[in-house]
Amino acid sequence: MPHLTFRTAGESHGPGLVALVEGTPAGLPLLAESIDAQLARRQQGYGRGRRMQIETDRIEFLSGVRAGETLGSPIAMLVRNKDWANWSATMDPAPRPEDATAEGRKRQLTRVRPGHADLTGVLKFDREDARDILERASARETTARVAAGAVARRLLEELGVRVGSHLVHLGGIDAAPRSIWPEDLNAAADRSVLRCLDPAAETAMIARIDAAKAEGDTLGGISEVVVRGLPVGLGAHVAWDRKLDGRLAQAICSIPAVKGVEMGIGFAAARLPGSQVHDPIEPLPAGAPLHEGAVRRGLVQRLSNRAGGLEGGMTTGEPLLLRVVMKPIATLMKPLGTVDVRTGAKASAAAERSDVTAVPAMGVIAEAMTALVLADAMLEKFGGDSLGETRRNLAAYLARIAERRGAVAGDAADA
Ligand code: EPS
Repeated sequence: MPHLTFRTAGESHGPGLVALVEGTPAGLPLLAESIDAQLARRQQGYGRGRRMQIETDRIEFLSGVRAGETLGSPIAMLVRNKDWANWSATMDPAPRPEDATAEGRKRQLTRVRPGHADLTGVLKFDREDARDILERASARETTARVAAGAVARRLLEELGVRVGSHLVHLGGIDAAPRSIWPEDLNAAADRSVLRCLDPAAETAMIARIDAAKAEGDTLGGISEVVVRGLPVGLGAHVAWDRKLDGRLAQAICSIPAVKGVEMGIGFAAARLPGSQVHDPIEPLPAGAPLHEGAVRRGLVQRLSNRAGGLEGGMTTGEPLLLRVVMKPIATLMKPLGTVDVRTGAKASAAAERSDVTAVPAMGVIAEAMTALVLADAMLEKFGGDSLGETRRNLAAYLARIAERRGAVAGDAADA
């Protein structure tokens, strides 16, 4: 039974999106502005389409928050779609006169787009108009995920955990690899229109996006999520569904257009011997001051973090590193071949307004999904009906690890 759960509802051009988050402890400071700040980060990024100029996403709390603090009850949030004004006839929940005509409603989509949910959804759900599918399959839904993730992020912040990301690859161009990050990773990444920390690569990526746009094409890429401050021991090795790597993979791969996730060195581990994959462990230097960071890292030092902060389905306390792979957006302005599901005839796929790339936004969404999984794992381990209780339980766990110092850090031998 998960400890923090969320659900979203809403169609891309419907009246709005809803996020419902259950399981937060009471007493968590939470302002609409801190959630809106995350929504704004998701709306950035060179290569987005005109829709992002229409929307300025803001949440309204419908429940669960009072006087700037959570109540411990379900938190319901609403984001209204400004574009609804242009789509209310198309998306009207009530029957309309044109529904009874041969043409039906405007903006039907029957030339299904390869790579989108259009065709499989129409067949599976037995619909005539792929709009019944694409409105929910649209990445607009991720607005509500980011709102839910912002609640999880606030909880993690209060418990000393920081979630950030940056873009490392776009459309065939790599950013220079790095293993240390700015202290405030998101502040640095958000200054770039692509959320990329390598200015030379960013310039080349922008040119690549412009070229793809001119060609009516789209681009994918990779964003890296970096989580710092985690305590050792979230997740568990004891059962398949408690392993944190599996839980993260499920959450990350549920993001629209995400095709895979690497943890630490990821797929490179297949090509290297074990001696170059696993991270040697050393005791802390004898007599070293016992900082909380060292306790969170289990009172040891690792000479590398190729595991990306996960061993045995549990956090090691090293930074959690996830590289998230996004395919190019499936809506092409120079469309691929398809069939028209109404006539069965050969056709060119529909070319709806869309983005050239959304990898910078995907990084923010991956942060949100990661935060939701980690906040759930924190509450699983530390529980608590109030933030104070969660904090005390975390502190007691860290105190117990600190007590083991002699055994783990080799002090007894050195004494
Ligand atoms: C999307 C198509 C575009 C994107 C949209 C995702 O929207 P529209 O069809 O209204 O032009 O802008 O992304 C968002 C609206 C968003 O908030 O991220 C799609 O088909 O997935």
